[in-house]
Amino acid sequence: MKLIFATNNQHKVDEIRHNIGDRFELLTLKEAGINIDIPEPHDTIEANASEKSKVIYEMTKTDCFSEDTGLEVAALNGEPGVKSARYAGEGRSSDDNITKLLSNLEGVGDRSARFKTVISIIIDGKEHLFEGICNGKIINERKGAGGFGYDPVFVPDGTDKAFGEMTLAEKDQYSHRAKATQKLVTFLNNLQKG
Ligand code: ITT
Repeated sequence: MKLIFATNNQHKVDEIRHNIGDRFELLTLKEAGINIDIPEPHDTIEANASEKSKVIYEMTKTDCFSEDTGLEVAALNGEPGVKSARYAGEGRSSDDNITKLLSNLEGVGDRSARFKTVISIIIDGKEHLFEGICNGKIINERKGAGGFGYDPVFVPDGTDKAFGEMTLAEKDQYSHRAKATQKLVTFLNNLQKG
């Protein structure tokens, strides 16, 4: 089964490919010859995930999926949330986003946070949504050189290791993206049986 993954983020591709296995032929936007920066104009993760898959489905009429992810920090009323990619401003780096996050949390006792991923898949024109949540906390300084985005400062519940210190396989045991992808794989497997 051929599926386009509507993302420009190679880290997401690596993580999802790792989980989805070889049963599905997953094409990135680049591999499908599509060169666009898909807008994320909405104020919820769900709506932005939908936007991305709908734009690509309209363009290609091929089964496709997207995902949108946000880091929600309790003491910051859920920020950066939907603005996770551009928290420090448009065009700024992930490291700038982390610097802003740590600065906003300076002296704050409650460090609890969660990652939320929503996958939107469109099969034969019909959309289905799958969510994955990973609860954890924001630490005071960066740890590890692995992962991407906020991984160096996020420690999931159930371990003392930051995502930044984990291999892909270790991150999979905890991650929001792995949980959402597992739901997607179950759905696709059932579809193939039916
Ligand atoms: P798309 O092309 O898929 O939209 P993106 O990088 O713009 O890729 P998002 O809009 O979902 O992705 O932005 C979420 C940001 O949150 C992303 O740029 C990272 O900085 C961060 N992020 C997402 N998943 C993460 C993860 O598993 N670990 C750490 N940070 C993550």
